[in-house]
Amino acid sequence: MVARTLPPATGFLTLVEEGGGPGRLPANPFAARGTVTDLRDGTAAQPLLVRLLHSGAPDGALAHRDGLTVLLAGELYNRDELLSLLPEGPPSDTKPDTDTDADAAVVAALFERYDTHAFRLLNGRFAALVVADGRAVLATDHAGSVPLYVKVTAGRLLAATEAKALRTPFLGRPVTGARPVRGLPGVHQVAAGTVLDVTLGTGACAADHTWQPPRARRILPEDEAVDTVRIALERAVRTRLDTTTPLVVISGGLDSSSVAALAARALGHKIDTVSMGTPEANEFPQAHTVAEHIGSVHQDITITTDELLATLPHTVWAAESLDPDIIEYLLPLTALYLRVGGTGRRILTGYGADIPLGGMHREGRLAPLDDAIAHDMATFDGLNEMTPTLSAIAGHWTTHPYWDRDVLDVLVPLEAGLKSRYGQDKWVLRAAMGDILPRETVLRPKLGVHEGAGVTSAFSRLLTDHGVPHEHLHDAKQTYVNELFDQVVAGGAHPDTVDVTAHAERISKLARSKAIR
Ligand code: AMP
Ligand code: PCX
Ligand code: MG
Repeated sequence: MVARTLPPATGFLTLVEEGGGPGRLPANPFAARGTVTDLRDGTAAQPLLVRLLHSGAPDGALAHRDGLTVLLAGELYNRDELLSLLPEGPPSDTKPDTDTDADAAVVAALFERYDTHAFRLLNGRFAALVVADGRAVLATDHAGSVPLYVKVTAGRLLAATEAKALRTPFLGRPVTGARPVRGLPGVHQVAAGTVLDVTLGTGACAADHTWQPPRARRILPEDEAVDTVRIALERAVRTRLDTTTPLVVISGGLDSSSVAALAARALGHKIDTVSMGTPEANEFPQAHTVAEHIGSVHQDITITTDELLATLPHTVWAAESLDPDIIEYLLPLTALYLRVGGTGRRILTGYGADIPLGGMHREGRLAPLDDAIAHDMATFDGLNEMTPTLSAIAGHWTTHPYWDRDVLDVLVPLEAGLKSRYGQDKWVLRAAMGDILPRETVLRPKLGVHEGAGVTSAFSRLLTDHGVPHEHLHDAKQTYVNELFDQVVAGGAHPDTVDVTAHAERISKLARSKAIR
């Protein structure tokens, strides 16, 4: 373990130009908070302008090697494995005392050997850019957990970890293998688990997958499945810790409590935990049971419905997501991150466990369960639910151990009968965690983040209270989110300037006049 709390960079905006030019970076602000540093890199013939969003150690986010420049926002979780691939030992700029600062240097050394295939080797939470002679290579991690956006014309490429940073007048060309972003002409999102190789001279793009969700299912004896899950999750939690005290956001449910228990064991000292509730409902007693069991320093935070709703524009601004259900899940988490206090905390969550384990699917039949898992694993891309920007608007860094690449490669392929077994959902995880969690936590049925804390309907109720007929609710929520996106992402407005209630009134009028279907 090494001394770091946040990765060297948590975001970036870059401009690469071929043939030089007076190029300037757009002045749009990031939603993510952090220190902003502008650097000039590259060569006279191919200048590279970089705006780094960082936590005080910007150098570690950039690495150079034989004409290559690597820029990395985020961090790697399989450094030891990766270093074993470098016969000459760690890259020279990997200093032992700051070694995780050199994740970018490890990527540079691997890129030199493996070219774009280097990205098939990485297990991490990152967005990366490699600039080589005449080429710019963009890469997301397996889950696209750090969003990455690009705008390309012949001779010029802009890339950033937030779409709104790429609001510029110049038009980009279509990008193969990347999705156009609503309201931002020419801006595209690089897909999850993808490396995009751009020929700068022409702006031609070629995309290649570096990871895809497994479709086959493994048949394992119970003990082996349970051991494999425990080992994978333990490693994923351990590699996400540093020497500082982590904060685990716990609902008191199985997923997040498992992360907290494993973090406390890996560190061997007290960790911090926090739970949120509303004046109407909370799971504080369940969270206290866990906190006492693992000996964490625990805090309860109560968030009012008004505070929650006031955070809607901030959630869309940070996540840059257009999915109303995802915005509803992320809303309480965003509100919580804004309230936890402190500066630059490393936060672990149990987010995403229910996707590979089918925890949201409440029936015991195996075929629909595995269908739901396959469907959710095929449709997560672009939802941005794992984005670090959600907590970065409060200056914190989050990381989600269940969406570690190697944990997913264990969980997704387990045959559905190991996930639903003996009348329990997520059986394999319950069995894997039985020895370090209170019995009642292991046996609790699943509640969603939007349910347990009494916020199921905060967003829905905002609209129904303003007269949206129930049958139009889903469409009204979609329109509401689209319009927020148009304002705070495509339009560049600050979320504090959005009047959440006036917005609801307008949408409701539209819904009642049947303009929304
Ligand atoms: P869920 O799967 O619905 O429990 O939510 C995803 C993750 O969000 C959990 O694993 C927790 O890390 C976090 N979370 C959910 N609800 C709360 C809560 N009430 N307080 C703190 N964290 C929560
Ligand atoms: N979750 C889920 C993920 C939400 C669903 N996302 C998806 N299907 N892409 C989880 O934490 O696993 C809850 C509340 O449950 C959020
Ligand atoms: Mg969960």
